[in-house]
Amino acid sequence: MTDFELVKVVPNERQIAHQSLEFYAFAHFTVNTYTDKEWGEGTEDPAIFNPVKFDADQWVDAVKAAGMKGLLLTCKHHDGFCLWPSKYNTHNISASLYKNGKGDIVREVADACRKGGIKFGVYLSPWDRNSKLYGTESYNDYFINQLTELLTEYGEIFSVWFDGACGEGPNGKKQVYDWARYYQCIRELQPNAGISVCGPDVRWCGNEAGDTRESEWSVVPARLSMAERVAELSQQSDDAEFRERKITSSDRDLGSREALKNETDLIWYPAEVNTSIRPGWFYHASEDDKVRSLDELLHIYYNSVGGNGTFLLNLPPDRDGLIHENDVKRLKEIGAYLRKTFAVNLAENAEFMASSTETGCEIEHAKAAGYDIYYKAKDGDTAVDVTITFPKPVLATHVVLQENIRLSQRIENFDIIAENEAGEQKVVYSGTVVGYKKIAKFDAVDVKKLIIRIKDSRVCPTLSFVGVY
Ligand code: FUL
Repeated sequence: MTDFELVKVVPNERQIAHQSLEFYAFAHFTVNTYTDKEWGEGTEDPAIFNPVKFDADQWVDAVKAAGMKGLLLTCKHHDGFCLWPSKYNTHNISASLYKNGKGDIVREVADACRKGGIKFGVYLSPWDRNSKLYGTESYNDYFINQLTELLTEYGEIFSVWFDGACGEGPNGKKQVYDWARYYQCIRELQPNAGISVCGPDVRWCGNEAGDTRESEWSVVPARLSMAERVAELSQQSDDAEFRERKITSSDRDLGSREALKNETDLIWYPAEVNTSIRPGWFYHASEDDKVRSLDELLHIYYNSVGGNGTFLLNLPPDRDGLIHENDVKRLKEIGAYLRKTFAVNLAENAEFMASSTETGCEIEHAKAAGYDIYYKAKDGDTAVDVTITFPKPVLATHVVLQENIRLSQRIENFDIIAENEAGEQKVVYSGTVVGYKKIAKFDAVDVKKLIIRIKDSRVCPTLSFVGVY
């Protein structure tokens, strides 16, 4: 692959919309919430599901407090229990005590998201330990029927999340999934929805612990999107150890020029980092004091949203049907931190200069986010200095960089140099890739000038946004 071929690989509109959400929530809720398990057997009595204080608005308020812009619900987990009154089985909410069998959790959550102005997405587990059809061709029809219910009766869906975990059904058989048919169904019914994990639009980052890559590339080999490969890497048994496992060393570099040199089929396949706010995906009272610290969650935020990925943070609703107060407290802290940190862009009234500019793509264009106008260096220039001069010295701790990903991901290596009023320079940050977004955080420095020194780029670099905080 030549460098020019690498940058021919670009995102589609669906992927751009998905990535711009940046930070969104997962909610794992099913019979497991009542059995204290992580993986249900499929034999649970639906009557145990009874969230007496369930309040979808409380969930949405908690999600929004953290600054998250969407919510994905486990409409059916591996145990097969459906949180909506599916016409295609009896193992669903109609058989529970919730609202005397007249409830529909999917509807209440979808409506609350819409009312609260956030996106709604569905997790539908392909693996089903309850369905008698599992392991037969008829299961594919059953799955399509359930997908169709979710994609036609609950308004706009931003994401369909297909888990890679896959075991045996109640009759001991494994299922051969008709992925092509599932994808076609989604494209027809919800053309704007991204298909994640076992799907072509959004890539599972490869672990559940919140571990991230130093250089996360969105241009990777197409074979990474094969559902069978994802299934192999996914959780194979209900073990807590898996949730703590990190990215393996052989999986650390998926997209460098070196890693791609012998690849012939590449795709745009951006990473999503999914992890839980507690050790488990589902609620366990014993984990009430194990909500992850603000520092740990911010670390993941900086390395996912600020490292060319998205951040899908799981919140486990409790048996009452509420997000526990300890989790709510943490979510509010995250939101308060992010709002305060990124409140004022110090670069707004600074002067921008670039050492190479393609006419019409001036560096001033990077003062406002968006891909219609942007900065681009001259063809052939792969090393460029962008200099930001402030009217008077400012105290800076963060630089946010965004490439125009419509023109692919190009930057491979950069330094950020701070210059004080006396003209003394110091490198405050060294980074690798930028992509959709890079958040560079450094110790507070007084700066009169900031130089973003792009040292290497696959072809001439672009910037759609540069912010200083
Ligand atoms: C895994 C599942 O087995 C877990 O229960 C959870 O849903 C997680 C997001 O994906 O593969």
